[in-house]
Amino acid sequence: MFFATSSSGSSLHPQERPGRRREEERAQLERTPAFVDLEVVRDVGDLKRCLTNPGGLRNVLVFEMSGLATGHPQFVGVGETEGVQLARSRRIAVVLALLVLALGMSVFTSMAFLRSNPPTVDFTSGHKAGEPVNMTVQTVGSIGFGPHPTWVSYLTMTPGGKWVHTTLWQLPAHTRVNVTILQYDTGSPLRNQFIGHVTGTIGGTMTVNGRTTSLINSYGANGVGHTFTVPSLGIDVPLLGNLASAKNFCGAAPCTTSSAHNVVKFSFMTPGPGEYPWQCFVPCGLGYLYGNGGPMQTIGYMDGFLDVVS
Ligand SMILES: [Cu+2]
Repeated sequence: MFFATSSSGSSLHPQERPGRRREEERAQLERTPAFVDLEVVRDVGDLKRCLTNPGGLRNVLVFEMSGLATGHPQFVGVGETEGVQLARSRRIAVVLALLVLALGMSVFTSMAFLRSNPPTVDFTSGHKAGEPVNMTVQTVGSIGFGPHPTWVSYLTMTPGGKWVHTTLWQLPAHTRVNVTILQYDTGSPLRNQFIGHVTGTIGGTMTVNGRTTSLINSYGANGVGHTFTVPSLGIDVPLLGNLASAKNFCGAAPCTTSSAHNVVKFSFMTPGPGEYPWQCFVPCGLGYLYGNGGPMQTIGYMDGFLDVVS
């Protein structure tokens, strides 16, 4: 079926051609095999019917009618044009299909993002009120696996003793957390010397390889590799770097204590329930603008959350 409408550049004016000739042309068109499927508009009724029942993808045969406004239409001429006409229902279907596709892609992207989040290590199961939680993590110069094997990263040991590539921890509220950080990376001078101070820990101190201190001079030989910082809790712990001349650096995580490392220990109290972001404040994202991209802004590497629950 063909869609019919009025006027086209190829239509003919009645004064230029005698009526008889037009009738002959019309008859000729109706006999032409190429138009065997077309629907010829003979009067305004046909025209209305075609207009209210447009077809899909097809060429359009254009009839010119005169006198439509007066209610006395006359066939004037015929011409052919090309075009794509979609029925309204089909247009709605296409729009709906595109919307469904866009929605599906959004959901898929969101789910992919959620799935990409590292797991949360649960330190609350079996925890008895009043008892401390012991947590061990490590920092590495290059994770050695996954989508970003060259990135610096933290890893977490589960209560069962397994290393997991994550920075998400679920902790009981109002509980002492005894943290051990095995620091396997080298260091450098801090851009802001203030974060060389230990703050927010119990006693305001930490131990580095068994020695108690509250300050790392990052202009010393080792510098600071990373920090463990929870801004909303005022916690900042600078992590002493390893000597760059060490021969036994860890190449890929999880590192073992046979590689060069520093042992940093401190404790802090968890607050009430809530989500508390933590991160490293040393711009250690090598290859990114000012070192603040990549692992510095990716959960599981240099930042994470304390999920504190009651
Ligand atoms: Cu870092």
